[in-house]
Amino acid sequence: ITNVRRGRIFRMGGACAILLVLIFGLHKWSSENILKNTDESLENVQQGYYKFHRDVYPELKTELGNFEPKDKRSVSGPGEEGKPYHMAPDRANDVADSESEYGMNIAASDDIAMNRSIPDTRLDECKYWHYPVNLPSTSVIIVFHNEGFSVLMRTVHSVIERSPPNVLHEIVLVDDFSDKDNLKSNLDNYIKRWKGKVRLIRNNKREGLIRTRSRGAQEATGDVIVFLDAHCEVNVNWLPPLLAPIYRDYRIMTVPVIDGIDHKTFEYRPVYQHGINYRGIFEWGMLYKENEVPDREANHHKYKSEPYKSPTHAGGLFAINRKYFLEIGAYDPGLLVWGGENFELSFKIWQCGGSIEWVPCSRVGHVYRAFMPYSFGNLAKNRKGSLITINYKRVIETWFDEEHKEYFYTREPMARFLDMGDISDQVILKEKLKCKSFTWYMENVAYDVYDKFPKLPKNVYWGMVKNKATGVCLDTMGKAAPAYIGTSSCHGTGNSQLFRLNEAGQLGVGERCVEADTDNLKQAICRLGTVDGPYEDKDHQLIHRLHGYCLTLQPHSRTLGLAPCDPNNTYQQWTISHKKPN
Ligand code: LR7
Ligand code: MN
Repeated sequence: ITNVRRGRIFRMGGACAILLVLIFGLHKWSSENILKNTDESLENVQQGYYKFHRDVYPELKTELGNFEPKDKRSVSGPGEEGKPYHMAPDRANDVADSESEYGMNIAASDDIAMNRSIPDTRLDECKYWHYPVNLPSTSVIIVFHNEGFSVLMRTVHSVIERSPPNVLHEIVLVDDFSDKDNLKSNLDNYIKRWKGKVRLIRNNKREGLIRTRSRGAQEATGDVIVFLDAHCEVNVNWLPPLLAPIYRDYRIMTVPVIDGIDHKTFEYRPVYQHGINYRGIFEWGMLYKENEVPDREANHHKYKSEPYKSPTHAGGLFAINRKYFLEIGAYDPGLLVWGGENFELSFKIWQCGGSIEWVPCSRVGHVYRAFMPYSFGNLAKNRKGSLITINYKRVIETWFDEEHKEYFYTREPMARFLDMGDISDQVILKEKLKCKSFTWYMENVAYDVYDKFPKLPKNVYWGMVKNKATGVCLDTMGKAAPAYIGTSSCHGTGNSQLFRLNEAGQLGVGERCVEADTDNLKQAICRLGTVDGPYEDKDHQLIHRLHGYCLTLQPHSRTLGLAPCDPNNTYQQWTISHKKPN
């Protein structure tokens, strides 16, 4: 149906469409591996040597070297080479316990080597890129709250193992007030093996991942900071390609391509079909999406392995010059716990003179969980349920212009009434940095958003759709599309009962569209690039223009569907709670 990848399902954790290409073994790093531009390196790196970096960036006058690790090692064991690890049936209880505690199978992770091998998922040509030999010193920052010990430590092991030691300045672990026993002295002791290269600092109260990352940036001492989630495995030679663009221009933020690690089997899977590049966009409810790189961007590049520009990023994994990150105010400290910070940083960087590049030759695996295993704790007090939407509202009220704000409120009508707190510091920052308008950003950077998610027509009605005969309301019943829509008693809190009818006839719920037939009503993925639909509201009837039929609650079966319109039938009469605001 779509070439917009289902990047993340918000409020739940995440899921990724993943394709299978498994290859190679572990590439062991050794520090003498920077092959200089000498005859020796010519022998070692075969043809294609030297081609890429000089070819793509001829103006760069610095000395280049190839950072590819030389020796490969192959061992066998659970999860080696990124293969799925299926546990014996008698471990089913351990599996179930860790799935419910962590949202991932920590029991499986505990059996897998900390330094296991994973497949090299890069394009072959990545091996022939040469990067500046004097890359900036780097602090890798990993924030965590109640993560599984072995998953957290495997993240650290992979960074130590697969980064050039002279470039990797330190790893900073920031504990966001975890309360699990094995993340206390056990963790302090474990990291001693790295003799100070891995530092651990702890929050003395829960701050949420956003503020915790800003703290990590303050405490780090490298020139560049790289953020990783606490359940990642970095792939072969991941770091130099991320640093090279920042070396060229300190206002470029770089993002690796994020592969998938299965939360049940820890299988490592490349995220995309080989050689197809995607970039980060969004829809008007601020759900993160990915879209194949449009020609307007792709045309600037000769090779698929070149970094390319992206309007935004998923949030968790990226590299940025540390001083620059602090200069632009790090993250808005008013953003709470989880969500929206990826957009805040993206809009801020692009609108205020920087840019974002995705780097196909840098690959990092991330464990996508089945659900979010932690609560928002005290941070969500009085704001329960809508905290993420409040974050979005802060971001759009700071960075959008009036036109585009309307699309957000059309898609998320309740957001208009949420208290986002004070954003005056953010607005002052935007003026101080002399940032460009959101329209500029849309026209010059995020133009492909409009292809998939056109400007939204206004809502005619929005809210609960209440049946006159029975007093029940349409409800998605918490199911994910495609799924049948049902009815339940009206609760007035939005969410699963918040529907919208727009001026172009589209009936929507969340990011989904309502489809009707004579014997059912469904929520389905909206046809990309369209915002219209077949519905019309007339004297409390919802008419489907194609059939000429009306939406009905069947009196006997209580199921939903379309039937010939009968103005006297109260089972066909619906009231939608709010007419358009303003
Ligand atoms: O209160 C908290 N404190 C924390 O320190 C909550 C979380 N955390 C830590 C947590 O332990 C983890 O290391 O913060 C990190 C990210 O939290 P996740 O893993 O729960 O987030 P996620 O992977 O579900 O969601 C994505 O969106 C988030 C929005 O705020 C962050 O930006 C995450 O980093 C981000 N993850 C990715 O981008 C990975 C790729 C996803 C895709 C596509
Ligand atoms: Mn994560």
